[in-house]
Amino acid sequence: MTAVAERMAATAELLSAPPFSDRDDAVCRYAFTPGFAATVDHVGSLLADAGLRVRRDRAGTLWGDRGAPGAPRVGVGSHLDSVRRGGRWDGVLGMLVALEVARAAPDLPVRAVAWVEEEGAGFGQLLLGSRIATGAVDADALATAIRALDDGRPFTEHARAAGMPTAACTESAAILDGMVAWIEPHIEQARVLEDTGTRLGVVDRIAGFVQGELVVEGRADHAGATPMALRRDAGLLAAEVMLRLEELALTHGAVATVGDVVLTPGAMNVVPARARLTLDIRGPHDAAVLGTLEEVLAFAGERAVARGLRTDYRERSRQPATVLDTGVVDALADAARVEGIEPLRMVSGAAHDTMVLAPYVPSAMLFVPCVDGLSHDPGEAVDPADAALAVRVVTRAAHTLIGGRDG
Ligand code: HGY
Ligand code: MN
Ligand code: MN
Repeated sequence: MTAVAERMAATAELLSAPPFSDRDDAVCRYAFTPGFAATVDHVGSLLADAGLRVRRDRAGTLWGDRGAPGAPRVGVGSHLDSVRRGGRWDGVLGMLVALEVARAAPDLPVRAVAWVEEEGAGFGQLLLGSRIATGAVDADALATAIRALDDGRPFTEHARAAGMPTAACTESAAILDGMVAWIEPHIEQARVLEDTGTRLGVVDRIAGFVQGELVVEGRADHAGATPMALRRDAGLLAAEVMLRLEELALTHGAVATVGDVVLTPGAMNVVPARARLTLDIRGPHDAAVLGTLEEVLAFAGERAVARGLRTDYRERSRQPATVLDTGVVDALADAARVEGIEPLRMVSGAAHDTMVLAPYVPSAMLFVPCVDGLSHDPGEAVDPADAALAVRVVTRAAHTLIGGRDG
């Protein structure tokens, strides 16, 4: 194993356990937990050691920068937060590639960025850091609507308590200044690369998504004494919605997930008075995603009337399917060919900050295989040689992309 591969594997291993994770049986860190803070501090110090000027913006996004003031930059990065029971390479791969690129190419004007709250595990909002940087989320939303899943307090309150400057978190826009290209290296999180025996994928399109939560209100009743015909069981409507959502996703050619269902009061001998279920619908074609959402909400409404229940849908966030930049895609593909690899052109089913940045900065992604396609799970694994290969490819592509620019 090369020194770069070893170093990347060792750092991914280090960051996968306390104090860099808030649990010891999986990777768990999100804004602004102790594990997240420790990880951002550690990666920040590594970026500084590589010669980058490191900053944390007011929202908690970490960025390291090198190059003449005002001169063009190539952005490379991903995220350091995780889902609540995650793996060691999701997001971290992109940051370690950015770090190694900065080390491998001391002359390259590079900006390494770890976007805060990519997973939304803390505040229920996917891609929050990049949406703040592009102005899609404003200071008012951060101070009111966007609240922590754990304690309901607003984002800015948590950011301030974590030591972020108190001003509005909208300073992040500076991260995009002068960025002429953005590359996000990432694990594939599926198994196409593995099944086809391809070591690299170049992502030229990212599936769109809509996420929200459906709340069903019924009535608590005694589980033994209440006849079935008299019940207003919120749990049964939740079950109907989950199965109908599966049917609609298959019909529309989308994918849909109910990842979290909470029944209240949550007792074996009480008919559920309330159900809260999360809806996550995605696909490469927006019409299919939005059609699935529309029809499942209509279904929920009809069934609620039939069952004497009430429903309320609250959207969390949505992003359209996003086509990435052919110039950046080609630079990555050409760089892979220098390594003797014909990369697979891919659509990413997973969401990434790259889809938020793409309208503002020419962007693309580089995928490396993850073993068995497993991700969002502590079993996530990557061949460190593939991680080191990604460093060489991104370094070469970044030089191509910055090549003709003055500065
Ligand atoms: O949910 C996603 O697609 C990503 O892992 N944040
Ligand atoms: Mn993820
Ligand atoms: Mn990710």
